[in-house]
Amino acid sequence: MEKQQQMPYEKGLDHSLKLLREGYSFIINRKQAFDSNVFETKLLGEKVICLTGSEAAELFYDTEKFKREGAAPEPVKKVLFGDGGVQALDGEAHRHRKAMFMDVMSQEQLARVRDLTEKYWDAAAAAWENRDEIVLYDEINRIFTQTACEWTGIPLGDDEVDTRAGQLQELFESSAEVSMSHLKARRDRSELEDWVKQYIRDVRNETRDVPEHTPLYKFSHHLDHNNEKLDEQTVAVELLNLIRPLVAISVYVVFTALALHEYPNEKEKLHTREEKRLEWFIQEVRRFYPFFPFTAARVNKSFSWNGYEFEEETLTLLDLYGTNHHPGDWNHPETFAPDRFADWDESPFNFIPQGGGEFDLGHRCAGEWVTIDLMKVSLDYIAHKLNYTLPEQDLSYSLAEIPALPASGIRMKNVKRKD
Ligand code: HEM
Ligand code: MYR
Repeated sequence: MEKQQQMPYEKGLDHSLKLLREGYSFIINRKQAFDSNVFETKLLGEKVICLTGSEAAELFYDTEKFKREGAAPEPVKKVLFGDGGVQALDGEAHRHRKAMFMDVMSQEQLARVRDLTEKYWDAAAAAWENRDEIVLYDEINRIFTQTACEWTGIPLGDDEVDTRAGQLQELFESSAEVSMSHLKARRDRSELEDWVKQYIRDVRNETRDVPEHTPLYKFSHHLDHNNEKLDEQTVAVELLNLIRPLVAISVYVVFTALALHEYPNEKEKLHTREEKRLEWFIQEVRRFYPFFPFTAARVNKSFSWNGYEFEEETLTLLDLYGTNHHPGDWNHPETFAPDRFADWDESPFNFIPQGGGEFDLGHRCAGEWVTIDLMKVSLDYIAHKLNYTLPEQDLSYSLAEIPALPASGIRMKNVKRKD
């Protein structure tokens, strides 16, 4: 029998305000103070276990030990994920629903998404030539909103692009906030759900011709693990679980453009446009820059690990950002060095910007391949197909803000396509 010991813990009644103040550094700061990859704190009046590093990540993705029901904080569920979505399912219900997502991640589907992205990048870049200046973040949001809608099968008029892009952006920008914009984001979610539902009804009533390969068609006809069609609300939530995060890739594209600016030597190495170099660069963007801070689960059944007791139902956070920066997993984690991916061991637990473990059986991000593809297309576009200048601007971002974003959104001047 292992000797039981007290887990390192942070004294005090509640540390939620510190989480808001410290943002992405909250778990790292305590990991350093306790010199431990496991510790206990209190958030929103509840005991919470925090985990960081690949060894703890492997534990967290053991689906016997952790479950997702009741794990996501209420604001995150109400705005980001939506009620009834795959993120909060467990066991057979989760596996069945996850298969619905992985089914639309085939090679053919991925190629479609890439082609659509290139089409909308081309159209946008042509239009930028007539403008003095653009804000990259806003533009990419529009490009990805158009891509996501056409891919999933949701019609989007030209006059609707700005509205829908703005609402989708609000979901991932304001889900972790306690503020007026959070309230606005709740309204945006319900408007987006209503918008998607009309097209689900069209498919189900056969009042519009919808191609069978589209996620709109597939999700609308999907049978759940009880052999019943999903209700309209759940289909809307799950279609938005494709559209919203695809648009959120805009955050990574902005960080990609920032990295090109901040690390000109690394940009230089891309000049041959070799696939593997583009891949190492965007992988390093996903490792180095902050986006999804941590993910949450609850202890399924009490167990003991390394002498520490994990009590049933305890809320547990896995530090995604901190694991990607963990000195036990990465040499010089604070250095931006794409070449490190030349000999990365491909562990499913040490590089987890979009979660770890398995796709089919666990909660690892269904859209990781789409994300990698669209980042590569966008990196190649920015680095090799455009000329532009960056005027004087505030490119800083703060680890205290979730999600973090360069303040200016990256203003570009005189954007012209290369011949
Ligand atoms: C789950 C991050 C893009 C669809 C997740 C998780 C994270 C994440 C951290 C949860 C992992 C966990 O709890 O263990 C991101 C980031 C993205 C991104 C940073 C970049 C913008 C995408 C895209 C799609 C997508 C493009 C779909 C087109 C999903 C779905 C889940 C998920 C459906 C739920 C999986 C499950 O619960 O089994 N993502 N994601 N994501 N993501 Fe992404
Ligand atoms: C997505 O839209 O699903 C992908 C990107 C969203 C990033 C949002 C950052 C805030 C998340 C707070 C997470 C709390 C976790 C339980």
